[in-house]
Amino acid sequence: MVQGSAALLLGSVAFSGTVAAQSVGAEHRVQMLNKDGEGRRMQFEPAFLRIAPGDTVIFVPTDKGHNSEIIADMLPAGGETWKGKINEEISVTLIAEGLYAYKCLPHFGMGMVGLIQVGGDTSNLQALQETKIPPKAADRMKELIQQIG
Ligand SMILES: [Cu+2]
Repeated sequence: MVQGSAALLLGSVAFSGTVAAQSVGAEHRVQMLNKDGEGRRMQFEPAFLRIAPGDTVIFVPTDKGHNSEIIADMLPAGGETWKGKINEEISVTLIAEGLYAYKCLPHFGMGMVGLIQVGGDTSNLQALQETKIPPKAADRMKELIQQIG
């Protein structure tokens, strides 16, 4: 039942995407930084984004030694996953609504994490909160969760 409606939803998204090939979603840039505007070390900026389904997020290696990759089990069902290499600029287009948490692998333990809210569906919040991540990453994630709208 649930799977059937999800498949229908995915089908309609794919269909409208084909029809509206010219209407491209907005682009959002997230910098990977050794220090952010508030003086925090090893950060994504902005670390929280709310975007529309179909928008694209570009991770920019402004400072060296960082990457961006999804955190396992911290994305909506059917959501896009990604894993950038160190110093790699990558872009990801997110269609499935929900919450996507990501990390910088070398600085995960230092709390270098980010959160993207796609659309208004926050139903995977509890699953996200129940996923074990390092203490500093969990503290930072709690701050970002406060920004969910
Ligand atoms: Cu990093």
